[in-house]
Amino acid sequence: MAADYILYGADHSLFTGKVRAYMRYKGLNWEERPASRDVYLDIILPNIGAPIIPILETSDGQYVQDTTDIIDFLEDRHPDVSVYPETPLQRLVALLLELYGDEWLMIPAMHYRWSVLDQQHDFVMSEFGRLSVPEASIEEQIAIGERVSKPFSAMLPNLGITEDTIPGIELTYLALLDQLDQHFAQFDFLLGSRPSIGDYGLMGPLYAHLGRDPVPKALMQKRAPNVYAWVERMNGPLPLSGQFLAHDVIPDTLLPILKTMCSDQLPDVLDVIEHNSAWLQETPGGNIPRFLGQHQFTTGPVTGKRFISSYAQWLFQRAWLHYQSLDGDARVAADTLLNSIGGRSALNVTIHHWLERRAGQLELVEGQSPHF
Ligand SMILES: N[C@@H](CCC(=O)N[C@@H](CS)C(=O)NCC(=O)O)C(=O)O
Repeated sequence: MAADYILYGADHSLFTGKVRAYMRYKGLNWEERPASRDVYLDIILPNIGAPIIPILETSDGQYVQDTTDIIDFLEDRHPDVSVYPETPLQRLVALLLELYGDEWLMIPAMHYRWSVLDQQHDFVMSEFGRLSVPEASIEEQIAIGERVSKPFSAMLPNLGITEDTIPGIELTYLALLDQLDQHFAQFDFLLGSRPSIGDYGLMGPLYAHLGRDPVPKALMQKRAPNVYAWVERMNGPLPLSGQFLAHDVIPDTLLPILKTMCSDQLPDVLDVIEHNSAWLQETPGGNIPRFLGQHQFTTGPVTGKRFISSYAQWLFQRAWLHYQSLDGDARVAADTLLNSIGGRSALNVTIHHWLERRAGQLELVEGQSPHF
């Protein structure tokens, strides 16, 4: 039977790992194809307008880009056993952890791929080379990999990965591994025996880079075997199985992780929102550039500079919108949780310019503010 969906991606791609695990869990009729140079030229650029992966193609000729949009598109078509918890707190936590995985844990992921390249050079380069030209010899693939991977390794300073920040990045990542290891000693997934959108957010960085590149993989296996076992569970799930914990329980083991997310990432996102607003005031109706200069950021005990990634607002808006839609007891419970993790003021920020994605471009645009 021909596949209903084709996912164009790569084994070593952070965001492909997020969608791949999701599609396996949903038990869909799909196949994955490597995003080779020809696929970029013949499929991705003409249909998406930008060289980015992963891309979903449907059997009726639709193309969807962005892992969150891909998952939401598939959830609409296959609503059984949703990865979005129905209950207020679990849904909030799942959306926050998706944001954390997608936009913040990219920092340790990129660090542990590129800063230790001397210890895993041939593996990483041959992955890039094999994707681009699958028929080339290993030596050729390594040489091609060195060329085509340059834009990715060149991102390190923009992500805030420098000699000064690396000690803080490593400290924070090791703490995360320890905290997740305790959590996954007790639970199969973040919120019970069913994976949520939060698991998929974490899976991106924790698989393709941190759970697969030789140096960080060895670190994870040794220091946090329960996290490594979760990565394997995410990659080999029993489709459509499991339940979220009853009574909207948030396991205590997630609280330290959420606290770090609130103290490190949310100030960055709030500043992104201000920059996006300022940009739109200057340029009403414009396409907001993906990167709006640099700003200060904090990771654990260190501060540094990193780029202002306009996209972070779009993912944050999902958690914000969900929180703002809560009332009565659910709102009180969410406020209690947010107070305990240090996220309440961030989720109460006023968003003056609501942002949307537009098909055929990666730059966000201003959209219609939601009404309550
Ligand atoms: N937010 C996007 C990010 C996708 C992304 O950054 N993909 C990487 C490979 S894992 C890429 O192709 N980057 C090129 C770019 O960002 O221009 C998603 O969720 O799909």
